[in-house]
Amino acid sequence: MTRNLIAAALVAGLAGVANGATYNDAIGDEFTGAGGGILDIVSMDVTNDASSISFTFTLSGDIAATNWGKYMVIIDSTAGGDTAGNGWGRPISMASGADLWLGGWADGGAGDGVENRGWDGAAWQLNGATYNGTPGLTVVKTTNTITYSVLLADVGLSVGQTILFDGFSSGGGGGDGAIDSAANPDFSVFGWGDAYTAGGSNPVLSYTLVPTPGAAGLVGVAGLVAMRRRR
Ligand SMILES: [Ca+2]
Ligand SMILES: [Ca+2]
Repeated sequence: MTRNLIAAALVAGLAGVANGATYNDAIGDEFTGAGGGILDIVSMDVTNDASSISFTFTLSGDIAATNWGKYMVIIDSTAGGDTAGNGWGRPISMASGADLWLGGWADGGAGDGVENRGWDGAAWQLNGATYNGTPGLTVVKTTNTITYSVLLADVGLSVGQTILFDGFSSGGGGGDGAIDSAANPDFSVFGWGDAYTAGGSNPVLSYTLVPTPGAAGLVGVAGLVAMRRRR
């Protein structure tokens, strides 16, 4: 009996290695049907390990077949930040102050990419880009998902930290706004160039970077099982 309980605890501990959270959005909650669903966020997944964090957009449409969608993550990771804008100068802001912006595109094959931009207290800076070969910065696309991964060190994040964030879909125009918001189950905007603010009167998402169980921790649990077995 005790052994079974310890075994269950061990399994639960191992399951915890895949740290992450899923955030579901409403379906069809955008003002336009342009793109046949590629602008419609179904859900977002956030995962982290000891060295990197990943954001996955799941879309209603086929983003491999229709490849002009832009997908952006705005993040409040620390005090201060930009309350008026974002790393791409689009009509999107964050009420609590944006510090990080992962802006990417699903333009097809080698044309997929993502930029890591950060607020330095006065302006947005380009801190990494897939087209510059930034180590650890990647974009992976399937027919209906696009995933950005970035090193924690490159965005100033650490395990145990809690971030506020939202993810958006948009079009190819530089003035296109937050056509769908992952946090907001209602229409975020009613026109391509409308402004949108994450947080404030709108919802925002939260994620805590979970520590990964270290090798020592797993050995400790295994050792406990072995000790129980010897009794
Ligand atoms: Ca949606
Ligand atoms: Ca939404």
